[in-house]
Amino acid sequence: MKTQVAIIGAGPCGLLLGQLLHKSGIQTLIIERQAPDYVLGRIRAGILESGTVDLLREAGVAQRLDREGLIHHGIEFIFDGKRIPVPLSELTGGKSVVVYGQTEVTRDLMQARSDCGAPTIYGVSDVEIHDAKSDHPSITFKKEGESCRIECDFIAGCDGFHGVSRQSIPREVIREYTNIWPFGWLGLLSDTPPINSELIYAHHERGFVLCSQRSLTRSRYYLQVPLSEQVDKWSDERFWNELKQRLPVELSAKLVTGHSLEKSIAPLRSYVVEPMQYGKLFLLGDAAHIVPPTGAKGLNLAASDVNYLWRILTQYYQHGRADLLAVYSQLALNRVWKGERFSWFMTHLLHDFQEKSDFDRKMQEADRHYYLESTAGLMTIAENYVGLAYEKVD
Ligand code: RFL
Ligand code: PHB
Repeated sequence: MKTQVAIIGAGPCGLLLGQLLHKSGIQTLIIERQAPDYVLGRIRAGILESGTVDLLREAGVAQRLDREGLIHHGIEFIFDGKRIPVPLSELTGGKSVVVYGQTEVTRDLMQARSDCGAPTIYGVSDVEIHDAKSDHPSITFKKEGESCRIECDFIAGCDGFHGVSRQSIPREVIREYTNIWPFGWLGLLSDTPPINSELIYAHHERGFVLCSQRSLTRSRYYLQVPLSEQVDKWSDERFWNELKQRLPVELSAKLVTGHSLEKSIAPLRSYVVEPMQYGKLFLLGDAAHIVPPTGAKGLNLAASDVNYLWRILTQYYQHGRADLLAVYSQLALNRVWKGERFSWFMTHLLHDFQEKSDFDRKMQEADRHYYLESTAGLMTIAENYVGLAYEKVD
């Protein structure tokens, strides 16, 4: 098989890159380890920055998102039982975010890819990358026991944190930065109306709570839990009771509970690899970086990488701009580190850290007072939450 850009991974990152490159007249072939339904079954991100929405529009996959996505002009914090609105749009000159689940983004992208007839091979195994440093990179893999090979100009590694792309780069040419957080998030999805019109990020001495949503009839809640916690120890009833205890009475009285459609625990991790490129192999999304979900940045950073690589490859194929290929990693990393910083900041601000010293607790408290009582503080949170601007590629 031959293609211009071979993409490993059909998560949101690989599919969005594929769709944008297709719009630019560039051939792609995607290979994915799992089956489509498995990919769609993963419940993950829920908040899209306006830059991500614009990119989905450019890819021609935003019709349903524009119809069904919920535009949010604010979020709310709760500290010491006090509700603090953060009017995102007011603080950012009119910007907002859109509530539209990653599952739906992925579904729309899968549909668009099949509509335009671009190839995706699902259920592959034994994926190996060859000659990434040469002018003739290739990928070998197995499909139903048969050995296959793709020859290509470039390889886009969009295969998530546990994929093969990053692991095929020699260790001596990369540097990894990691922080493992001492807790996880227990998430529950239910067909119940959201507790509040805006998302609520609540700090509580029993642990952090996030009240999120997918639509006017579907809610997503998260509880901070110790890393040792097991999901099967959490009945729906236990989850709802714990959630109520961590919210002010006037809110918990409004909580509508119901059967969980999904319940899972995600550990929290911060991770970046530098550089995000090795010869003709580019790393994008979770393959290159992970953030704790507190800043709602995981999927949005994946889209940011796609934005840069798509523009660079379009310039390369349409105008022969080979010089731009070398700037991908730095451009992407500039924005990745800002997203890492914001996600780290929000995680620190909002969670309960049992092992913190008294001094660190006081610093956390002072941070809260400063950021939430000053317009400059709120503005900085709002600016990062709605998403920082992309740098120009030229
Ligand atoms: P994905 O979504 O992990 O997709 C990678 C795809 O690559 C496939 N793959 C391979 N394919 C071929 N060959 C191989 N050898 C392969 N190895 C792997 C996988 O099957 C998969 O289909 O990465 P991508 O596309 O970079 O997208 C990134 C986002 O998924 C991710 O940043 C966010 O979902 C992160 N994240 C969250 N972000 C938020 O903004 N808000 C959230 O609430 C939120 N919750 C989460 C999350 C990530 C989680 N993970 C990774 C465990 C909850 C969880 C549980
Ligand atoms: C979600 O709805 O899953 C969600 C929203 C905001 C976050 C994290 C997760 O910060």
